[in-house]
Amino acid sequence: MIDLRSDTVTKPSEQMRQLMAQAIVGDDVYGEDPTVNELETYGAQLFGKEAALFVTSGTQGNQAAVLAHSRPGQEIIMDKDAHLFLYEGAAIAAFAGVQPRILPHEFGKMKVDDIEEAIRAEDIHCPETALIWLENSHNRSGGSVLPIAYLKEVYELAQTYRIPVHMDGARIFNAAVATNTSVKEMANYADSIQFCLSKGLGAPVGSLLVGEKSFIDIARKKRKMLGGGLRQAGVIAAPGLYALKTGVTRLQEDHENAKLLASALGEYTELEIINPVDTNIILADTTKSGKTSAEWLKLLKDNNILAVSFSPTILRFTTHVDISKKNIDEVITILQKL
Ligand code: TLP
Repeated sequence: MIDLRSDTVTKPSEQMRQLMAQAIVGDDVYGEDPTVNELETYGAQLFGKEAALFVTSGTQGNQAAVLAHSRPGQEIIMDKDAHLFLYEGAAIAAFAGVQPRILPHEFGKMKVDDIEEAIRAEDIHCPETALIWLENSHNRSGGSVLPIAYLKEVYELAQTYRIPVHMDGARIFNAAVATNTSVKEMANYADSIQFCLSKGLGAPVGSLLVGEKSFIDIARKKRKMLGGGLRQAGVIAAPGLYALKTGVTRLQEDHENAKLLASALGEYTELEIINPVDTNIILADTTKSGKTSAEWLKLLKDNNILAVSFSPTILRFTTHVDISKKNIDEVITILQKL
C-alpha cells in the first residue's frame, strides 16, 4: 500500500529504534530524564524561546497550552477550520471550559480586521478573549503557509490588546522550509507554539510546546492533569530529538513529491486540485468526476493507494518521509491506467 493518508503514518527508522533502545532515562515527573531534558532544551533554543515541554501528542500540547493561557468562561479566537475546533473532541470546552470564537479565513488567514472586531470589550455580559489561535501550516487548507508579514500583523494587534497568540505549528517546519524562513523567525510572532515531532519529521511519538519559562511551568502542571506526566520518557524523546536534528531539511523532498503528485492528479484524473500545494498536502475536489470521495477512496484503495476524505467531495493526500519519489512515480502510473 502507498499510504498517503497522513504524515502521521510514518514508521520509526532503524536508527530511531536503536536510539530508543540506548536512551539514557530517568523519572521525567521529577525532571530527571536527561534525554527529555536535552530534547526540551534543544527545542526551546531552536525556537528562540525560554523553555519547552515534551508532550505525547499535538492534541496534548494544544490542550496544555489552552489550559495554561485561559480560565473557564473565556473565549479563544480561531479560524472555523482550526484543528483545535474540528478535531480535538471539543476538549477546550470539556477541559478548559472555554468557548471558541470561530472566524472565516482564506487558506488559514483570518482577516486582521475580523480578529480585531472579535476581541471582546470589557462588558459584564461577555466572555473575555483569552487567546488568539493560528495554525501554521493550515491543515484543512491543504498545508498552506501563514507568511511572516501576516504573523507580524496579527501579533502586533494582539499586543495592542494584551492578548497572547498561540500557534498550532504541528507542521511549522513544513511552513518554514517552504518559505525559506526559520522557525525562530516565525516564533517571534507567537507567545507559545506547539510543534509535532511525529508528523513530517518522522518520529513515532510526541510534540513540544515552547514559550516563556513561566508559561511552560504552568503548562507542565496542566500536562500532569491531562495524564501526560510520563516517567522514563527518554525512550520516546530520543527518536524525537533525532527527528528534530535530522528531519527538517528533507521536508523539501515531500513538498516536491506533493507538487509532482498534484500535477499528475490534475493531468490524469478528473480530480481538481483546490489548494496551492505550498507544502506536503494536496486537496482534490471530486465533483467534476461525478464520484464522491468515498467512491474515490475505494477505487484508490483497490489500486493500493490510501488517502483520506475531508468532505463528501474533497480528498486529502499527504506526502511524508516514508513516501519516495519512486512511490510517487508508481502512483502516477496507476493514475494513468485509471
Ligand atoms: N492532524 C491529523 C488529524 O488529526 C486530522 C492529520 O492527519 O492531519 N494540529 C494540527 C494542525 C494537526 O494537523 C494535528 C493532527 C494535530 C494538531 C494533532 O496532533 P496529534 O495527532 O499528534 O494529536
